[in-house]
Amino acid sequence: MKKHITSVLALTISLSSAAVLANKTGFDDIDRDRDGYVTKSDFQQHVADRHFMQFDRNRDGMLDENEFSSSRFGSNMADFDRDRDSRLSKAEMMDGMFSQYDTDRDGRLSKEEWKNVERAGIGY
Ligand SMILES: [Ca+2]
Ligand SMILES: [Ca+2]
Ligand SMILES: [Ca+2]
Repeated sequence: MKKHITSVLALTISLSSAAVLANKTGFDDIDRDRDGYVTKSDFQQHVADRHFMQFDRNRDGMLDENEFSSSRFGSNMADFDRDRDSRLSKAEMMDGMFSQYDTDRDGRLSKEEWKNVERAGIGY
């Protein structure tokens, strides 16, 4: 049991240092005014737009079920699809992604919250 705890701890530490390294090229690049937070518009510009274009393979400006399932979010499309038209607009994807990571719901991502973006492999 003790051994198990130790290995979990080691994993946590290695994940954190990977995130710290990634932050050097992620968080600080996006947080241009250096106030320690990534705002929603920064997130949209640097993360969401890029991923949306990547996933929208037929370039119709919407993500359908197939396109969404090939994305790395691993969430239910229904969680993001607010108007229930079975397609995701850029705004729906953006809001869905952002609120997943904005765990304290203050409308911006702290460095701590950003670590989860990095861990998901969708950072800058
Ligand atoms: Ca599409
Ligand atoms: Ca929709
Ligand atoms: Ca926050």
